[in-house]
Amino acid sequence: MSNYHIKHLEEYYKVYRKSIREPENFWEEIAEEHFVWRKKWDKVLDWDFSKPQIKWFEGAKLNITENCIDRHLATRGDKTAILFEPNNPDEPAEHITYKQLHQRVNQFANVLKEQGVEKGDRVCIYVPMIPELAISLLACARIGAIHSVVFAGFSSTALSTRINDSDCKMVITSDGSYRGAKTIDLKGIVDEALEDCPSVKTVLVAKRIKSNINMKEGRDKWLQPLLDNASTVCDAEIMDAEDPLFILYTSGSTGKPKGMVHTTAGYMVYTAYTFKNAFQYRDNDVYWCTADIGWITGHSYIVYGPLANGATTVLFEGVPSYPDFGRFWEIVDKHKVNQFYTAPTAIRALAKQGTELVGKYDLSSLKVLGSVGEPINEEAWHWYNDNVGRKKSPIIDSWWQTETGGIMITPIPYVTPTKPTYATLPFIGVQPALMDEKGDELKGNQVEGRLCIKFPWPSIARTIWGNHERYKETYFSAYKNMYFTGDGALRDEVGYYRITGRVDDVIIVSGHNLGTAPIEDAINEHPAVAESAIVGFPHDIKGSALYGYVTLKDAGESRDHNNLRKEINQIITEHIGPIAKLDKIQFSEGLPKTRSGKIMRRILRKIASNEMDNLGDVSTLLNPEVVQSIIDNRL
Ligand code: 7RM
Repeated sequence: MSNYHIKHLEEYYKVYRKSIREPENFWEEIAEEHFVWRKKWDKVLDWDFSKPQIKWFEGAKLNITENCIDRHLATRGDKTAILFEPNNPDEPAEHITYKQLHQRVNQFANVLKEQGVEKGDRVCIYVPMIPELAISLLACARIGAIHSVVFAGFSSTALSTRINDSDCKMVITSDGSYRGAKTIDLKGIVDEALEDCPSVKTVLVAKRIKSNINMKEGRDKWLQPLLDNASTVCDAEIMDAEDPLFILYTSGSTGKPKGMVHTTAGYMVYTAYTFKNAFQYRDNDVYWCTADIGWITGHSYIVYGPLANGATTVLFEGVPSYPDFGRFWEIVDKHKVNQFYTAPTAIRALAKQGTELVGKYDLSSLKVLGSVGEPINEEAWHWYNDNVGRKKSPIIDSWWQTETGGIMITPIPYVTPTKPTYATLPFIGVQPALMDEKGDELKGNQVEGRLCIKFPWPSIARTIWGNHERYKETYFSAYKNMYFTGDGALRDEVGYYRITGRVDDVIIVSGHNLGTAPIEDAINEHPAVAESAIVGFPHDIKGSALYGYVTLKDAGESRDHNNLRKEINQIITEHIGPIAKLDKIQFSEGLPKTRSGKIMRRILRKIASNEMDNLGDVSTLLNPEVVQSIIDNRL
């Protein structure tokens, strides 16, 4: 995989044009040159968005773990594949080489087989950020079992819903987990969940916190003794290109979570190729993505993408605030991290701490910074750029989704000139379209609409587990022959894309379409503001009016709130215009967030509209307690 870096903007345009004109030839060349196959494909692409049906590399045979592990053994067997940094900074980091990873994955795979897991079976993985997590994904892939990772911060109800939706036969978990100063009784949560999960026959338990836990006779087994007795040789199951690799649940705006199904070959090709280019990964670099493997970002850009490139990927167990808010920078310094990928919510939390901690460490190893998960506001972008990147490391604001499997719109570092708050240009092979409300495509530049994708890319999710109709309905019915992302975006005068947020976040005030992101951006520039979220609420005259929830950097400091409200509206007027001024501004101690750090505007919208009776399930939030305090202080 040496020679497929894109090196300058002209080359990007050239390669991009080829990928659009001859997508099949383009992806065929990438697939031929950079992966190992047991058998090559008969057909590169077969697709029909109206069904919808998408097949890449049909007829090909492979195993993704041979691409992620075995083929590196000859050239980089002793290179660190996974660099595990524990929660406790005094515990030593663990360097797992490709050779060791190979042995550990094979042993784990043999344990799965011994416990009756077969090709096509679903295995639920509810494990904290320890090496066993990455290894368990790969062990499933080794034997062709379909993994379904559930973020180990979700509740027992969220867990049992997901286990039942895909009839998992086994759950892999741990006796508990560390999160900063806290320990969490994961096994207790699993026990509770399994009261309602008849399909689960076996629970494998990794030891992490060495607490006394309950082991259910006949069902629960300690992992380590089984691994110790397992052979380090396990032939990889030969999979079809379109065999499912994993299911990953993502919550929609309504209904139960959707089990997005990703298949083997296309997912592998696209995550590997995007990883190499979007992060400009070079052979001896140390790469760190701070996401949890429980999210798609961790699947694609902690595990599969990096390992397919023979990279060193950091796996961090802890949180940014423990033992203090300098932890991220301490880790970057300690392991000389070259590429660092995180979320705007983390950047804002760290920016709130000022610059003292970030200044204490040597961050000169950093070459590329990444952002993902939400629109990054201008203030956070500059803080990241100035203090972490020292104005030298390009920020790649990468837009993508669980459904897209890999990065879709992003600058290529040192190739695409960046622009704050812009995800910039489509990645190679990606054909975005902006659509108006009537269903017509908005051609040309300086337009704003709903973001769709016109043509399949290799890692698009193929279906929703057990509900193909819902897949069709959600993603392929809004616009004919297009994949609809659910996001709004604008294209500027040079063709750069800016994601304006989920389209359900668009608020129409007196006939003006207002995206929440630009208003929040403006507010966040106020020096006292840490974060903000804007929603609409019904208004007799304007149709909708704007309600802002604002958290302050120093909540304890007594400030004249009315004065602050005036200043905030003043900034909005300067940045956007008086039309975007807020009718109500509520100061709150926090904003409700998903576990992956996305602000839940849906809940805030209901509170602003006085519809508190049907807030929906708030139990999977990161901070359910702030909801009540926001309700209590509602304006
Ligand atoms: C990777 C991930 C997907 C949703 C997506 C957007 C939002 C993600 C960006 C972004 C603006 C970005 N998958 N989103 N990245 N918005 N700029 N760079 O987050 O399935 O969990 O979420 O996240 O709304 O549709 S996800």
